[in-house]
Amino acid sequence: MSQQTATFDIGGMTCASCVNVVEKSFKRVKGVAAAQVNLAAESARVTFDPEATDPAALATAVQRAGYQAELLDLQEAPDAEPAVTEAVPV
Ligand code: 9UX
Repeated sequence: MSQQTATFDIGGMTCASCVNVVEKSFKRVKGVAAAQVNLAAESARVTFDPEATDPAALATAVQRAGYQAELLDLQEAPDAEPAVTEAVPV
């Protein structure tokens, strides 16, 4: 399954706990696989299934929580991780 990674500029985070609030806002959106928010850089990287959601919906989720979110970049997520179902020699 191919995923995409969106990078957002996040505004309005005033304390360290805001990072968690923003991450949870992203992760609550159906289709989001991972969200990492950086307080110092005021940025977020979100990996998601493009068939389930899109950057506009992700930004809206964060804006509803009271922050600003602006899409900076969108890329195909690297398919580097081997599938969990693959046989691993023991
Ligand atoms: Mo800190 Mo952020 O007290 O939503 S959690 S300002």
